[in-house]
Amino acid sequence: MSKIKFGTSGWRGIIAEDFTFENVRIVTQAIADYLKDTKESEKGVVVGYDSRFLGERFAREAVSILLGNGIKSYLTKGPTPTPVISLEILRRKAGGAINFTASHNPPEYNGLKFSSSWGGPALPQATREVEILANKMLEKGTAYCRVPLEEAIDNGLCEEIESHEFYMQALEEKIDMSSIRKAGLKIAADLLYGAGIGYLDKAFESAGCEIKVLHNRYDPWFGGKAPDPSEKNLAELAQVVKSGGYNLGLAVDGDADRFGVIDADGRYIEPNYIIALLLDYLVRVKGLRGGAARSIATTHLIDAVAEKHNINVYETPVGFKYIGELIKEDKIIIGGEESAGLSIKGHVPEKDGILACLLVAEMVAVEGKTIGGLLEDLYKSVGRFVSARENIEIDVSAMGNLSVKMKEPPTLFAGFAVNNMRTAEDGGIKIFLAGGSWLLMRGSGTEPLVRLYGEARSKENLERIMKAGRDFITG
Ligand code: G16
Repeated sequence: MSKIKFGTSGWRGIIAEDFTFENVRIVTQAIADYLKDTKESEKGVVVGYDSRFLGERFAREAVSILLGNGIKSYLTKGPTPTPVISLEILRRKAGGAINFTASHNPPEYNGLKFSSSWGGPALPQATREVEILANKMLEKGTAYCRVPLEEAIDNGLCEEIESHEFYMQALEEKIDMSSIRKAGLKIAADLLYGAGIGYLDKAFESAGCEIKVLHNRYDPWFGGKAPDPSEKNLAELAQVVKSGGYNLGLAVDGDADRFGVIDADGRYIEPNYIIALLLDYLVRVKGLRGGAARSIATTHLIDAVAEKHNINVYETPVGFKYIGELIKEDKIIIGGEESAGLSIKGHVPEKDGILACLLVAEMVAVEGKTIGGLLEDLYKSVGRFVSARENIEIDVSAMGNLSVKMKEPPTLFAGFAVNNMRTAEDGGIKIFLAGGSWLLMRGSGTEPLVRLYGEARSKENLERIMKAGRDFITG
């Protein structure tokens, strides 16, 4: 039996291989023990799930364990987006949440995201303790407490909760719905068979938009693809946008915490550019003040926009939990990651794909321009940045070899002088090159692969850097 391991966001495993009912019971018992130790258990726990295979069954099993430990559960009715679960923690003043989702991973995965009482993903100190407790149980034999769910419902220890209306109200406080309405935008949305169904589509309907919706029925097989709003997976949406004359194509992932954007001409816009554009919009047009946050893997275009507006940039390791903390502390206007996650000041300290899509629509409505047009304007004031990310299918343990291979910074990389080299908290290596380019190589904490990220001031230089990075990883 392999060990329980929490990665960048929760514990993920292949269903029936590692992600079994027995392991779910063990991990839930470990979380219950951790919550009892930290005195958060008295506040109750929100339990949710997305549209993955057996999600509701796993959630009900977790509720039975929590109840066996005398912990009250707030169980969501139906598949529920991760940001909605975050908002429910804050609304119920709960001790945390257990959310069954493997997010953007392929359909054979399920996962468990554990969130803290402040609404954000649990920090490494908490997940390490849960891991230790769970692995002890795995080694020594299980000792969980469990009561049948029906009994708990009868005792009032499990409350089924309806979140839709409350979340929609929270969105309406953050988004200028009337500008979206006035602009009469035509939107195409791809819900990728996930938990965003009934949320993203309904929000645009209530804003009075003409909306065409793709893949808006639950399918645990996600149409045979990972529910990841990547360029490849949004090819159908891009085609619909282009041929149907839509202003925007918008998408969310399986648990609706990531976003995907297609411009009016059918072009996929990398999340990096969206985060930088939104930062500029929130400061320049909405007059928000505060810092901005990005992960180590995210575009430095954000730094250039921040410099233009004279605001601070916080750089975090990969993982929205670190950005969530900055939102909680009210230090930033917006925080985002290249992996398509963002949230804003005053909203949940968790990434929210639905909010991101609505904000993009608001920006397009208010500015009266396409995303491509807005990006060209931004480049005129801060210069051009081009970035890329590739997934290289090598076992993550190969990262060990990478740090062995590159102990010392080379003098030249891809023909550019190396200015600096840093080892990231998760073992990744970031190399800063002359002329403002950089590259980062790191093992994913959600999938068995190595990620390569690069950024330059021209497409040609970016291609050179990416090729050198690829050769280095695979060589
Ligand atoms: C998770 C985390 C994100 C992280 C992403 C990629 O996203 O919540 O903060 O950026 O994984 O992580 P990695 O590169 O380690 O695979 P999600 O949407 O899968 O929960």
